[in-house]
Amino acid sequence: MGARLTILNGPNLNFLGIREPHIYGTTTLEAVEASCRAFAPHIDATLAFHQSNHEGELVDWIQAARGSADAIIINPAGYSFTSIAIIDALKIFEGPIIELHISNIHARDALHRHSKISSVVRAVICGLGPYGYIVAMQAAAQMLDALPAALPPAMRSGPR
Ligand code: DHK
Repeated sequence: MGARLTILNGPNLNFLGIREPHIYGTTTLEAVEASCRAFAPHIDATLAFHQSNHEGELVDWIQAARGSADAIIINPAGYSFTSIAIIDALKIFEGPIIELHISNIHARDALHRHSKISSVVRAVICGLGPYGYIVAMQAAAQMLDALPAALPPAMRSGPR
């Protein structure tokens, strides 16, 4: 069975493509979702994709993912740096979690440099721009050993 992936996006990502394009680029969140949905069948994955400006709603989706997803990909946005509630919710989830940032947060200003969320996730992807979502989907499916057998061994298992 293919991987069931939940992709969550935090505050202000609904303004992707408009907000600070010199940092986040000009691709909209709608375009990101469309690209993720187009990619999903190529890795035999199914997808839930959400965005909220509200911490509690993100917590609700993380809790719900326990029953409906095998892996979570989360761009916590501004909550990366503040949210104990999101950390606590992610600790309840038993599958792999990938934290994703469009920008390279390590090269950002002091406010955007130290994600608290990173301490409870399996992997962090940042600085790849919107393409990071596609990479994260592939990596999540790989972590679950759920990539299609037809894909090259280097994609399915990496160097051995
Ligand atoms: C998006 C945000 O909104 C910021 O608060 C994060 C992240 C970085 C991103 O690069 O996707 O610091």
